[in-house]
Amino acid sequence: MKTTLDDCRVIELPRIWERRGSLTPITGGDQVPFEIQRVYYLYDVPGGENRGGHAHRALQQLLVSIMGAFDVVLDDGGNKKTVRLQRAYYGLFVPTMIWRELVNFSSGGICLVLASALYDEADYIRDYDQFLRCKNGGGAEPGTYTG
Ligand code: T46
Repeated sequence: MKTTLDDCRVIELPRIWERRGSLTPITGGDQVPFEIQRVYYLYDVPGGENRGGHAHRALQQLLVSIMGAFDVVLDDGGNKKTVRLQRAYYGLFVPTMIWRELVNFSSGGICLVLASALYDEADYIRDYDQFLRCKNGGGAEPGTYTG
């Protein structure tokens, strides 16, 4: 299946608000449309620095701004859109084969990432021209990768 920007969506997460503060539980296969195999977070991002700049062949992820804010620039090879994440109870679902860049981090911004698989460098496409070739039928789509 060729993913498009329409497959990327913001998911509202549960928010248990109390006078003592708020709590957001996240359950794989429930709020998140995949089983969670890995969690990591991006933090101490210096002003003006960007993260990402790649696509994943098979990995699906949910990105949450658990502190501060940042923009996610999504690109399906034909169109781009920018999603600003700034609340701990909204997650951005990014499916396979979508180029993403995380930009405009606020000071102290932290991005929590829930991922559908363990870290595997072979799953990354870090070259934009290669990404476009794959999206436009000139290269292997997920599942046929022979790398
Ligand atoms: C993504 C964006 C949002 C590991 O050893 N294990 C891991 O689980 C990850 C994610 C990374 N690494 C190593 C690989 C590199 O040597 O950490 C180093 C930095 O990784 P990378 O340049 O891929 O970091 P980002 O912030 O550009 O991208 C990361 C994720 O890799 C990526 O999947 O979607 O965050």
